[in-house]
Amino acid sequence: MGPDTSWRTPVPDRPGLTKRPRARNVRASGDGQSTPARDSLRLAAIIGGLVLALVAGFGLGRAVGASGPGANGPMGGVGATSGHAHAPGIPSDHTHAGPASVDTAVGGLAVSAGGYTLVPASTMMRAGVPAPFSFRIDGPDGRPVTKFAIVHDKPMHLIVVRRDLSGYQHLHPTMTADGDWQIGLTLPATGAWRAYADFAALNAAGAQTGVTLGVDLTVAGAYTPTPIPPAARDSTVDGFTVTYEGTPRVGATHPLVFRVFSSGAPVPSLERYLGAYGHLVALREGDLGYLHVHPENQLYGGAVKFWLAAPSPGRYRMFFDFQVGGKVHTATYTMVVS
Ligand SMILES: [Cu+2]
Repeated sequence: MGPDTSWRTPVPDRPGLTKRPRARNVRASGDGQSTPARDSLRLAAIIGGLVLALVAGFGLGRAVGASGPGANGPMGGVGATSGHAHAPGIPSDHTHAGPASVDTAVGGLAVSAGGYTLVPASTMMRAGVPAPFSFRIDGPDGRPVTKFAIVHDKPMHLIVVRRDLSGYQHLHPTMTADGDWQIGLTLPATGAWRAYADFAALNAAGAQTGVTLGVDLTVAGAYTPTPIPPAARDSTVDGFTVTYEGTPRVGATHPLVFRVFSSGAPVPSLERYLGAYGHLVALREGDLGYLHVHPENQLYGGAVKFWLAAPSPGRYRMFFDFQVGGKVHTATYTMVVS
């Protein structure tokens, strides 16, 4: 399932989204005639196209076409209309401009998007005290969603990070029959935290809508932010050194390749975790815009290869989850996109 079709996944409640804004623009500007009426129609078509492109980039970029364990599902997080999957077999050494790589091609900035609303039971936590965190996702009909697609082995991915981009956690809540998601959560330090619910809702017709919603959680008390570490291409975690190559750019999809070393030697036994050899979340400094990228289905010379289009210049914190010996580790980086 190619990503280029994913963001066009029909959404019955919002039929306009099934249209192809760019094609309309082409027709509108290519007729060679100009009258006031035509001009206003043309303008309407262009504006409509832009709105659709923005909506698609914001809320439906990850609308899921292929899913399930091992599927090389649509990647690019709420990716970008240009953040598209590369199925095995597609030449992977190319780059291409993404005309729709708009600045909004990140997720997690809103508590409600694409008709779906994140409703937490409570957002107040106490530092270092384990507590249940529960929430529901209300759908376009105002009722809690109870059907979710399995994307990378899970129906719901919950990412939690402090707003200074420290303290990253990647959790998988469980759902009750009536749509309440629950997970035990410990926020170790005071301050404001961001929780992202990354999911693909299923409607009655079986259509999937991928959305990442975000909400702030607060831990009362004196707050000392942790400065973002300097940019680096290697990260040490649990005795592993993990490097990455590649330089994401704005408006074009470029490869990012991660290699895991132990005692100076490449680790030969990377394992699949949640159906993929790695999971990459990038959070933008300033607004904590969220990108979640999944890698190519197979290792690439022993390394894990992602495709990423940066939504804008700036600094990002990247969190790379990988598994060795049955244990998940997270390497962290500061990346600068110029
Ligand atoms: Cu997950």
